[in-house]
Amino acid sequence: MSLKNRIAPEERRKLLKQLLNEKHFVRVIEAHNGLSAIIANNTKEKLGDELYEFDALWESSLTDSASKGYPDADIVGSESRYITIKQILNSSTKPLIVDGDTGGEATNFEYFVRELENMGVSMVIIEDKVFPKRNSLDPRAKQTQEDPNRFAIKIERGKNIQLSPDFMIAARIESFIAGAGLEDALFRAKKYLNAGVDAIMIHSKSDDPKDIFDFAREYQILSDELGMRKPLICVPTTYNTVSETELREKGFNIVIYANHLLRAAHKVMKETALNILKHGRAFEVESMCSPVNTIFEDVGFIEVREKDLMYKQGKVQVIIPAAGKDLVFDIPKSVIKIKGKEILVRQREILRSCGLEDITVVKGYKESLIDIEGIKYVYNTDFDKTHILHSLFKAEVDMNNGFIYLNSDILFDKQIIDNLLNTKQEMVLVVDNSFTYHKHDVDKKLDLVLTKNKPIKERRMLYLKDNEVIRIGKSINKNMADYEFTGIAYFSEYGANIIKKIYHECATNHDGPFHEAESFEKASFTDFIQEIIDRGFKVHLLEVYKGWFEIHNKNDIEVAEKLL
Ligand code: SPV
Ligand code: MG
Repeated sequence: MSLKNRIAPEERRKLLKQLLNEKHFVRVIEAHNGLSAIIANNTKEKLGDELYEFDALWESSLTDSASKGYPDADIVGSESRYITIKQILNSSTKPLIVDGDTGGEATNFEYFVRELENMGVSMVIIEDKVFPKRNSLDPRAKQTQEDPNRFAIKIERGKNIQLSPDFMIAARIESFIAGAGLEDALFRAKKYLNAGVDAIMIHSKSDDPKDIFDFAREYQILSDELGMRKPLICVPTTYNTVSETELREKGFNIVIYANHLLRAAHKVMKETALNILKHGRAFEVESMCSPVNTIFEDVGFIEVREKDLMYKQGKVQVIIPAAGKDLVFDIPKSVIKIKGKEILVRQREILRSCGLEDITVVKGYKESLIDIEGIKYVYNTDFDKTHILHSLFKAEVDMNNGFIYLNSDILFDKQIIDNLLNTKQEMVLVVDNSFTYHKHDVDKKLDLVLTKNKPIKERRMLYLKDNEVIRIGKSINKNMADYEFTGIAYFSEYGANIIKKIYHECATNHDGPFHEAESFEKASFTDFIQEIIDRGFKVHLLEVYKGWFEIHNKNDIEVAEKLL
């Protein structure tokens, strides 16, 4: 099934009649499963000014049976055929013509009609042979035609069951297949037309189209006689040098390429299997095969991946602890204006451009100053006794689907967040390797990071790396440090679950200094990260080279304004 090609059953059902009325000539190709239906549905070619494509699909008994490993001899039951029909319908938007074989007993046919019509099939073609039939293309198979009167009754009963005027029943005349000749074919055509059939298919297994051309000529005369001209269908498998133009000129309205996708796949599958055996490896068959990515594209895997990402972005919360009193500024840093716009407003703009709508800000000190719309607020009323970690956990309920941790005093590029959302790891810190290149205030203690694998300092690229943090904190020697923590981190649903457990465990049991903090109550985010690492969990990193800016003092505002 594909989500790409979707159409409601009642919409699809009427398309075949519409096409016949508009174009008078309809090109149909076989499909035997979802993938072949996607190919049949999507293949298009522009020749000159005209776009060529298949108008409808054919669910063939031959290719349905063969694709399931069965002969085409009424062995595959209707339930199994429904599965194939459903696959085709679920993977295409074009009208579908179903090969109904003989239709079985008239009663069986009634149920078949009801089922197909409900599914959104536009036409069923039944052949005037006796059950169990044999495929018409085998020159040696015994072909026994049905009594025309009995067959006409089957048509009538089918027509009485259908509910919508859009559904069509076609009669397939097997007189040439059974060796009964033109006269028999015309006699039957008249009977079936009088029984109310919607179209006639004339079949032949000859290389020469003479028989069907003769029939088409006489069919026109018969139609004139009866005062009705129902569509005429042919299946040029054996007389395949005849062009569509010629068929159209001879009076055909539907051409069915009845088995070609399955036969093509069958041939290449055999060659591929043989060549792998011959060469003892698969390299030689690569050019015969579609790249996996092409199959991914055709069956909608790319969309699944994109939706996974979108869904993740849709539900990932951003949590910004902004409760503490700053040493330099006497207002919350979130509301410091950079070029007339509060830091929080700037953060919200970038986050929204990344698809992140859900932002929680933890307020405390001068909380009434932070009043920006579209943001959820929670409170850390103990902001003067606790530190950032406790502010973060005031938003614990918002961590459930995974979240992005963001310091309240930083500006950052959209790309950092986009890349962070693309990480596959559970806990990821955004770290910068440019800290050794730019000048820092002497009093500014950086949150420095030591990693398992050492970075290549000269590199200037933004990229994802499967590296791990082993130490984080302000006490790391700057000359030894690998990175600076930017104040941006990501926790998946799983990662959030882990940190919640650790937090509550520490809150209950921890006593005394907590890493670089004098106590657990005074713990910063980085102290907590160190605790996570020390407990054996992997904290990964997303390495960036600049692309973010921290407002640490008043001078930083000027620098930021210049940068913006
Ligand atoms: C089919 O495709 O199953 C048909 C056409 O019935 S033929 O195989 O030519 O009989
Ligand atoms: Mg068939």
